[in-house]
Amino acid sequence: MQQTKSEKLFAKAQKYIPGGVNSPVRSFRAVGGTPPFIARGSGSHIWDADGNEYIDYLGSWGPLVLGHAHPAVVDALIKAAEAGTSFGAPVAQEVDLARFICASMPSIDMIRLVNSGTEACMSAIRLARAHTGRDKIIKFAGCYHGHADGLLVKAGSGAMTHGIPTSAGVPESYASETLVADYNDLSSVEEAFAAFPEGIAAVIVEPVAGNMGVVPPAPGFLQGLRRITQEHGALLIFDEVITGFRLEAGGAQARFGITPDLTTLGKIIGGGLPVGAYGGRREIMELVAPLGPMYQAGTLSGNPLAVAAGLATLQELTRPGTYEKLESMAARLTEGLTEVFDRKEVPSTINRVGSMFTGFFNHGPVASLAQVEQCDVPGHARFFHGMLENGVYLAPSQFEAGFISLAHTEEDIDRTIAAAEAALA
Ligand code: KE4
Repeated sequence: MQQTKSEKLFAKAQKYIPGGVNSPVRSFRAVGGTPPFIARGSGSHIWDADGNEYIDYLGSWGPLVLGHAHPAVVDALIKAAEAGTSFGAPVAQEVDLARFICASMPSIDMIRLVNSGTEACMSAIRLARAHTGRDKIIKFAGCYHGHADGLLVKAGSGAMTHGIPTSAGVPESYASETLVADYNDLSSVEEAFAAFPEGIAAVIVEPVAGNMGVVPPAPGFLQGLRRITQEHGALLIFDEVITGFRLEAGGAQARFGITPDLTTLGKIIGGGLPVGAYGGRREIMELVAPLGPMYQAGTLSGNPLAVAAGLATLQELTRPGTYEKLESMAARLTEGLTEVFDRKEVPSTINRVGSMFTGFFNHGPVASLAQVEQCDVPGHARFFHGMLENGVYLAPSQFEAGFISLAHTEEDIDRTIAAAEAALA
């Protein structure tokens, strides 16, 4: 049978790039098959190298909340590029983006722009350690904060023994400074602080988990983290790389009424270009070089192209009705899919917060990693491919989030629901 263009490209890519991809989850190993090589996107649709069209619910894993090739973003990029792509020197646009973010999130007095969510989280943890003089951090099993060594860690044997590396190349000594607690389980956090009363610099958390699939915070969970960290003199870091400007302009911290000490951002604030950021109270941020002793740097941090795309995106999001539209379209989708799954008697539950969602192949509820791990992963993979064949591109992993953009239409949603009907036939 004639190879598709994507198959040929994938074979070629695997000669030069590990796994043929520049980020593992794109390889489709979680769902099987050959990943379509995407040729272009416009609005809520993408086209692959063979000309197949898809309704896109990945949106580049979250950044494209406006949809693909939004005119405001493209125009801003053209204008910026014509004036030069990077100077390694201060430019006015990075001040504009920083000011915009600070104005949107009251917990952030000052912010440092970097090039990825990984950099943002890595730097925020270093800053928390510098501020507290403590070495240990707490993360949650199932949450992901980028690939810095100390964050590629799973729970140790005992409840609160040292973390164990989840990746080759991470020294035990690095992993040992990371304690792994259970999401939505405050007692596991209390245990960690009891075990290391003066030793924990920070708790880093996805305020809405997206990296085990979407798992909302249980009532009181985030408030509990705020209380416990305050009691123990540790910082609370909200990793809002996904939720920042996704759930609302003020992010999850506005939605849930929590004031973290530090916030990390990414994805949407770059509008599809590489931007990450970390920020927080002035007294903490003033520790960051060149002001203070905590070092962090980056050649392309705050470059004119990336901040132009980010600023254009954030400005578009200020239009009246933006978040109401995202919410209503996402509800239309998940309610429609739930009706189909229920009618087909597929054991499933859909978790949604705002315009981020995951359909779990699990009768639910799914409120913890343990429940996530009970999912029918092969069933998800079959559904994923059924949807792909019907022109719908979902996240190629059961343990990831899907996203609605402002470009999605009611017709997109209705076609998606029809595709699910066909995929489950
Ligand atoms: P990046 O370094 O990939 O820009 O950001 C890391 C990161 C940090 N925090 C959260 C909450 C994140 O979700 C991420 C990255 N998310 C993954 C998908 N869930 C990116 C996709 C990929 O790894 O290719």
